[in-house]
Amino acid sequence: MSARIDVVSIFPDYLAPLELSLVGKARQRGIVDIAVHDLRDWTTDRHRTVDDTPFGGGAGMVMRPDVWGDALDEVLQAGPDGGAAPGGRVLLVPTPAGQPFTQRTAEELAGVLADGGQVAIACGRYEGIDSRITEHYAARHDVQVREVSIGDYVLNGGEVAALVVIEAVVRLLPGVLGNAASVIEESHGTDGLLEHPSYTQPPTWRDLEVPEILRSGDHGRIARWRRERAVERTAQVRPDLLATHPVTVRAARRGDAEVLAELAAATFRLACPPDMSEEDMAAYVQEHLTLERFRGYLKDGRRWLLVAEVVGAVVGYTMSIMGEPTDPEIAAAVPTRPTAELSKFYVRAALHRSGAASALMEATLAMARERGLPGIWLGVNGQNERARRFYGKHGFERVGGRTFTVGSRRESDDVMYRTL
Ligand code: JEW
Repeated sequence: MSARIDVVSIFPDYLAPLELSLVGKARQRGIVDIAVHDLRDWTTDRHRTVDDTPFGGGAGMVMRPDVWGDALDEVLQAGPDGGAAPGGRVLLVPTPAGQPFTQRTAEELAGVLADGGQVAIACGRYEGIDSRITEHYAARHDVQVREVSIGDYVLNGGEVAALVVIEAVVRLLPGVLGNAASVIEESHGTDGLLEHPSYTQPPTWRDLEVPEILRSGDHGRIARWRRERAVERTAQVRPDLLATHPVTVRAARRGDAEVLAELAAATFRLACPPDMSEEDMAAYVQEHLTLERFRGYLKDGRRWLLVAEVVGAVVGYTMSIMGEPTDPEIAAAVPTRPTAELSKFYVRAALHRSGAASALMEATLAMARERGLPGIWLGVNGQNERARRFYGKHGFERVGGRTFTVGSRRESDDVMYRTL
């Protein structure tokens, strides 16, 4: 027996779930030794008192340091290997004022346990434990004190937090999960991202279908789809998690045609006027944004296509086209030659404001400069206020207008131009 967890609480029965499920099995199998102690065993008075009124006044009660000190002294000299604890000792104190408890914390604690160390968890109640407890044990060289919060909400005591910590840590111990791949998968590739959506049988349930791609058996496309959904979901729900992942921009390759056609179909509607019909949008996508079209674009030496990636998922693209504007209205409005059209500029809706669009714009303009162009132009729908603001921010100015057809509708664009 090496990994040892001690829990001290005035409600030891609160920790009963540690008998169940995966943690219970790990205990039975001798992978982890969990001892739950009743703090009141260390009281000395007739009423088994553990708390008293706070110095300085205020509502509620504070837990006495003398009782806690006696309990923790004893618990911290027992522990694994007849008390030796070669992996070190951690005194973990759940509190709403603690450092955030994260997967990283769980990994560190699992490391301590796997090395034959001890984790002792002090579950407070009332308004918490007299602060001299953490001060005292922090000064002990053989104990590392960690005050942790499992989230920004207030519990009545540390027991539920202890359950959370133990569950997160024990599943990381060697030999606990039958399927070790699922632990490895969690910390690989899609590191720090939220999970992609998952589906199982049946393929149709209450008119809801499992996405076709997941049933295709094409493992490359499935992996790509999952990465895209994970990035999208993370951007929507937890943009803070994406902040640590850089946006990279690269030239699109021949092999990107499929990704680009999918991305184009998914993003085209973002640039359409709000009242445009589904039919008209679908018609445009069918005609102009097909796989064949993108294959052709990628082969065309007069075009340069760039893609923005986050954690290996393509989240946006631009396409620029060298040459004289064919429309005489535009030719008249664009002041310099030679020139190019920034013809497509799309970022997945979830990644707007992620930095992807700005990175794409900078890279696109840099390539235009490399080609010796004095300026570049684009057309943007007159109703697309967000895009016009974005282009304005990046130095584009309105130089004219044009009209064109999407499906059966006449649309009017602003023509914007930027000196390079
Ligand atoms: C949590 C332990 C013990 C952790 C997270 N302390 C304190 C305290 C309490 C209520 C209000 C203000 C302070 C109750 N309490 C705990 C709360 C952990 C204790 C007593 C805890 N939320 N709440 N993440």
